[in-house]
Amino acid sequence: MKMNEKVRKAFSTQINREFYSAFLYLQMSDWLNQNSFPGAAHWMYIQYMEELSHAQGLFEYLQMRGVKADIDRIDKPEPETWENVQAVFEGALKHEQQITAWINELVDIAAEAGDKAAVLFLDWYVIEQVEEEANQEDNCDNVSSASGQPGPLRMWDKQMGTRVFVPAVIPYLE
Ligand code: OFO
Repeated sequence: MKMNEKVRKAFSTQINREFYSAFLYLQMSDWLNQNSFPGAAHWMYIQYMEELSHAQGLFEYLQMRGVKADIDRIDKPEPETWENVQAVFEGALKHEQQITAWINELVDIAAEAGDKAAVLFLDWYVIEQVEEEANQEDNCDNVSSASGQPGPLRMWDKQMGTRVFVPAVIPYLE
């Protein structure tokens, strides 16, 4: 089934947004490292890798459908600096909420075009966003309860450093 042009463009835009997410988290990882949170920096670096895999999954799907992916410039991630560690994770949560809204829009565009295959493929991304938001909510809660207390903050950072990268297995990709 040939992909509708509007759906193809919307997928391409989302690829760019996922790369933007990766760059934003890479920038957050750098800030965390510069501000003596090596564990949280590691956690954010793994998040950067996850975002790359989200972008790659969408790209591979367009390849599978035999249509062009529009590869565009990635905007500079903003902001470049944060007031404190809590602000970093609040920013990440806000960003994930925006990504969820964009994924839902993408599903609506595919559904309006009657592209059931694309809607089915995007199911994984819809569910993934539930996890993405939940992770960032947990991070916000944990950093907030440790905030201002050097001991608990250090323990939290150490715990963040134990995150292991598990490559995403996105269904329907060959
Ligand atoms: Fe790709 O989910 Fe986060 O942004």
